[in-house]
Amino acid sequence: MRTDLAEARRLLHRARRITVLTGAGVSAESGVPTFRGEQGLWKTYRPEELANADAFEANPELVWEWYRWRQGVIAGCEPNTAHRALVELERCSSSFTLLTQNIDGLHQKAGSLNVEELHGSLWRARCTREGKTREDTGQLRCECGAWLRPHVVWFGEPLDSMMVALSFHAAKRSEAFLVVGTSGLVAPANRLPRVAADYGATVIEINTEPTPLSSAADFFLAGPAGELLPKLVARDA
Ligand code: BV8
Repeated sequence: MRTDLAEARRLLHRARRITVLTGAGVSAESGVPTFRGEQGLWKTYRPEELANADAFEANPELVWEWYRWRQGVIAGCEPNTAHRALVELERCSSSFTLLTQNIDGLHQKAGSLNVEELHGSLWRARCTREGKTREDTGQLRCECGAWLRPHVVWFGEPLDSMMVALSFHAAKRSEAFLVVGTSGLVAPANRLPRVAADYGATVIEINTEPTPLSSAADFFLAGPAGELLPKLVARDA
């Protein structure tokens, strides 16, 4: 696995079809807590207690309370240079797909246009009876009387099947596949980099530490995404 940023940049800029997979690490420098890091969300809260359908069934108010707390934390966060570098990369690429595991909405806030939120959105709610989604306005119940729930994918729940198909199609077609700020522990998103590599893409990983995905990467660039992504994306460097 190579660590040469200049060579990674040359191959990235030559690629006509680019796919990017991001995780919580891309929002870390915006002040959004990651899941599994030292200050990780899940050090304080056990996911079994909160981010799953059974917990919601048992105590919807408590689960909503946790998501409201996260909304409060993230409402004050601004996109960082990593998000903005991906906006620039999308602008200069003929074919660009951004797949994010994040639910914070910071890619869209930064100006990214073609974003697939694989795990849903912290800012949207869904009727548990009708399945219709809406912007989350703090309402707990749908007009039909059923509970509203966060429009996110909990463990044990399937991702949107169209989005999964689109993601694997993009990974297979990509000439360059960037993996930024994800621990690579959560399936099925963590399968995408290896699929991209199997189909001939140049896989470039940016992370502050190696991950289980690093063995599938052609390049591993160690460091904060907010520092490395702008260097990787810069054309005049
Ligand atoms: C499904 C919800 C099937 C929203 C989330 C046993 C083995 C393998 C798989 C499984 C298993 N048992 C169960 C499974 C499947 C399970 C899974 O993968 N579990 C894992 C944990 C073992 N997956 C599922 O359940 C998925 N669904 O498989 O359905 C199915 C099919 C049909 C019918 C029924 C079911 C659903 C997965 C989605 C779960 N939802 N979130 C919410 O509340 O947030 S997952 C959660 O983790 C977030 O969405 C997050 O995006 C995701 C991944 O975490 P990361 O983004 O990677 O964040 P993390 O903190 O872990 O890492 C941060 C990284 O950034 C680190 O590497 C760090 O080094 C780096 N970093 C930090 N700072 C920086 C940085 N990098 C760069 N710069 C920095 N500054």
